[in-house]
Amino acid sequence: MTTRRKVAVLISGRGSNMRALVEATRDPGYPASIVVVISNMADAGGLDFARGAGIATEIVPHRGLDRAAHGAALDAAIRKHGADLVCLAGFMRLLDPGFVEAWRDRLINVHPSLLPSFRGLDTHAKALAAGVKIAGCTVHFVRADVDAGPIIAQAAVPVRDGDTEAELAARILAQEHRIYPLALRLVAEGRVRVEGDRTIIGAPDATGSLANPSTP
Ligand code: 4DW
Repeated sequence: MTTRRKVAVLISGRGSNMRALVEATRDPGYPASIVVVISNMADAGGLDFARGAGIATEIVPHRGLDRAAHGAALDAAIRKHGADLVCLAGFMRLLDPGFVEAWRDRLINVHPSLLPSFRGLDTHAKALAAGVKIAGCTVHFVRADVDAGPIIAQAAVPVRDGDTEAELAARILAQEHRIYPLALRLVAEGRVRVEGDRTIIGAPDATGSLANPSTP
């Protein structure tokens, strides 16, 4: 394998998707490593997990900064650690257009719905209220427009009669933990090409050669 892509993960809370990414990177064959976990909240639970895993952490508070200044401070923290991909994992601050453009097609988020349905907050309540029979999650490139951007991967789950928000959320979260590492792998391997609002996922080996046994 060639060198691993260096990833910064941005969190605001417990960062369960960050944990899933960290666990994926423990495989030496995984094409990315997490070089820093950055939080806007000093008390984010995910920071302790990252420290315990031996990963550098940074706190970049938003308080007292306008959005552009917070974006610039995040950008500096990311670059300080040499990251060239950024994953949002429950990061709760709206990123300014300057930051989003600087990281265009290198900035990824996971959202707990099958986008473009149910953008924004309270996605599980919205899905239950709408009576959908299938729900799920989406990993996508971030654009200045919230919960928009080219879709990299999605997973679907059934909505069961009588589901509570918490039950549906847990079923979807398990899939977030599955597809976020999968999507990051594809991006890190250079297999994701953005064409307008869509992505095209290339073959595992860009030379088009085949191997037997094949790699995923
Ligand atoms: C998201 C979007 C907006 C807010 C919170 C979360 C979803 C993911 C995301 C984080 N930052 C983003 C995105 C995104 O999809 N696109 C961009 N940036 N450009 C949000 O509005 N949060 C508010 C604060 C909440 C809080 O502090 O608890 C805010 O005013 O920033």
